[in-house]
Amino acid sequence: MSIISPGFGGRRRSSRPDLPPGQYLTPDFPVLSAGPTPRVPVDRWSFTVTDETGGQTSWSWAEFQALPQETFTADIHCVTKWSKVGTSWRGVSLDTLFEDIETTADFTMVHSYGGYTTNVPLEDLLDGKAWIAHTFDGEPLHPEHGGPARLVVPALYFWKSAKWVNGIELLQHDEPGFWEEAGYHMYGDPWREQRYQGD
Ligand SMILES: Nc1nc2c(c(=O)[nH]1)N[C@H]1C(S)=C(S)[C@@H](COP(=O)(O)O)O[C@H]1N2
Ligand SMILES: [Mo]
Repeated sequence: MSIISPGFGGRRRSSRPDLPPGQYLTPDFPVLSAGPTPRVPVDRWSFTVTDETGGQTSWSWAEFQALPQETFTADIHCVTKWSKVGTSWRGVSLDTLFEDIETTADFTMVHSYGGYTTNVPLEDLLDGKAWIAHTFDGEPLHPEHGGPARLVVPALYFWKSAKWVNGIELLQHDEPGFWEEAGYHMYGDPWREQRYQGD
């Protein structure tokens, strides 16, 4: 029999100001993938922004690597309730990628190799809020975690951080992506516990 009650642990966890409601801390980095890990050689990798008129801007891996690179630290929150604080990444800010993109669209659909999609409002990708990351903890991002490159949007639940990202489509109207079609929340703010539709 344990003297330490689960309630005590619960109170201690919820007293952490960096943990959204209902989340617990893990030192691990769990892998959550809805399908097999696509293997994308960087010489065939590309990233494409498609605007609401169908106009496209693409970067090869070499072009992407030649853009200004940023190191950033983020707390990540999975809807299955694990959180990992202080994770260290390197990649390209979405502000850099969208510098020369003209658009009046307010919404985006993020697309990945393998077919995964997720919707994120454009304003949640800009102003220092999102990156396409290729490095985790100083090492090339492991394929299981989305290498060669993934989106990282720390302010939203981690399902919005599409692994193996290959494009962003600008949309005039919000549309559900893969998990949102299956009942996950359209926005996914961990601080408001927007896990599922209706939260
Ligand atoms: N392409 C793609 N991206 C994805 C997923 C996925 O299945 N496919 N899973 C999402 C979910 S639900 C989570 S919690 C995180 C998990 O990232 P990790 O496996 O690096 O921990 O990736 C998100 N991005
Ligand atoms: Mo998740």
